[in-house]
Amino acid sequence: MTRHDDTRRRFFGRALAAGSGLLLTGCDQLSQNAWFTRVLGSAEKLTQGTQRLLLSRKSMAQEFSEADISPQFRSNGTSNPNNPLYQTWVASGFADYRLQVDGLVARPRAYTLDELKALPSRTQITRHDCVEGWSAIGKWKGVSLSHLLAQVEPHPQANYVVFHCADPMNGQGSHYYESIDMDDAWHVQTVLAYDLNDAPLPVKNGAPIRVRVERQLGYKSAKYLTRIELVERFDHIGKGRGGYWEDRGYEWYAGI
Ligand SMILES: Nc1nc2c(c(=O)[nH]1)N[C@H]1C(S)=C(S)[C@@H](COP(=O)(O)O)O[C@H]1N2
Ligand SMILES: [Mo]
Repeated sequence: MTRHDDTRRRFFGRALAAGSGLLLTGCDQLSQNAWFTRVLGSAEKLTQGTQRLLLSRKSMAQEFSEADISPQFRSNGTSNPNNPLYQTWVASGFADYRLQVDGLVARPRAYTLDELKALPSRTQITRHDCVEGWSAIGKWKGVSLSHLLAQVEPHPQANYVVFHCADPMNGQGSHYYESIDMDDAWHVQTVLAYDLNDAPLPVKNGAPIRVRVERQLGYKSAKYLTRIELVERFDHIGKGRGGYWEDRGYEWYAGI
């Protein structure tokens, strides 16, 4: 037992004794009590939960000013999906485009681009960091993913959000994909972006919709979204590591 645990147990021992009127002689006796163990366990979970809430869950990625915007926002990875269906969407100005949201949700649905644009928007100027050694600051406008989640109502077992993309990555029908946990999914800066630097998102940067996951490295920000799937686990998707690049050795949690 660490000194810290010992102090906690003493505190709980005193609290329990005071509350119940029991006379407790030592912490060994106490720790054998199943009810006490449950109380201690839930108190630890509560502490962890509070820390995530304050530090990790809600912490914001840095936002910049208009003057900081990079003159060019380069393209990386796919710059024009080699996908006939995607090309018909480009030709129609994305009138036929639909973003499917499904999986472990009460109300699966598909959104047109206009429906996404009609939802409350958020604009943020952030820095994109690619592992290949370049960064760029861009101004993104879109709808926070949280608005869609509120509409589709994820089931309690939904632990991850998987982004499926339109760009084929090889000849065998696999497409780019990525995933994030529910803390990042509900985060206000996790935006489904449709504008870059006050213009419609160009094809090279993920038109018509790409996600911005601002607290993580660039490869998490999947472009050309076609489907958002809520899952309990992702071991059945791709090679099971939660993303196209994760399947090839990158970290799943790519916090900056
Ligand atoms: N669908 C899709 N999303 C993707 C990629 C890709 O190849 N396909 N590349 C990723 C990587 S490694 C980076 S750095 C960024 C690049 O975004 P950009 O083209 O807007 O610069 O997109 C990420 N999202
Ligand atoms: Mo990247």
